Amino acid sequence: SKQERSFIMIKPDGVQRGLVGEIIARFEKRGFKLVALKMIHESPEFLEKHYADLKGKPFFPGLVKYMSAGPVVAMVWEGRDAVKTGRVMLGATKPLESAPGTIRGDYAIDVGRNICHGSDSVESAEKEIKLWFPEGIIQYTSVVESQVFE
Ligand code: DAT
Ligand code: MG
Repeated sequence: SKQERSFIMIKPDGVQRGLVGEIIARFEKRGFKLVALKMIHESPEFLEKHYADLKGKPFFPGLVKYMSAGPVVAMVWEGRDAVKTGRVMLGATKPLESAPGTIRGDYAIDVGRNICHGSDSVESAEKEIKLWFPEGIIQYTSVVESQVFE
């Protein structure tokens, strides 16, 4: 349980549906620290890099088309176990398995329109942060850290 960083992204459908504030609020209220944020409309080529591990899957072309169809909100959140806890907050990939109370479980029905992305391991988080934020993230001291972590 160490301090780590996760790449969290609000997908084009999440932006269009007005869920940006809702999703950011959940991570803020949980106690995670926002260390990078931008809105960006990326190219299919860029999304192919982001989802390189899924190349060859039957849904890959549709996924790249959907993800490059509009702007996303790309973020980095920091805190203890940010990667695992971020995944729990997002909810399961398959809508039938995403529990109410999770972002996907509360707002999504279709696996191909599931609103948000979160890194699945510390290793992929590092890769994704480098890919989406080549300019780097922000370093600052949290004044509430001692109230969030023992
Ligand atoms: P996750 O986003 O939960 O990490 P993933 O990395 O396996 O899931 O897949 C990336 C995205 O691809 C996922 O958020 C939605 C889409 N996707 C995954 N499986 C799919 C499927 N069977 N049909 C359509 N889209 C799918
Ligand atoms: Mg994934």
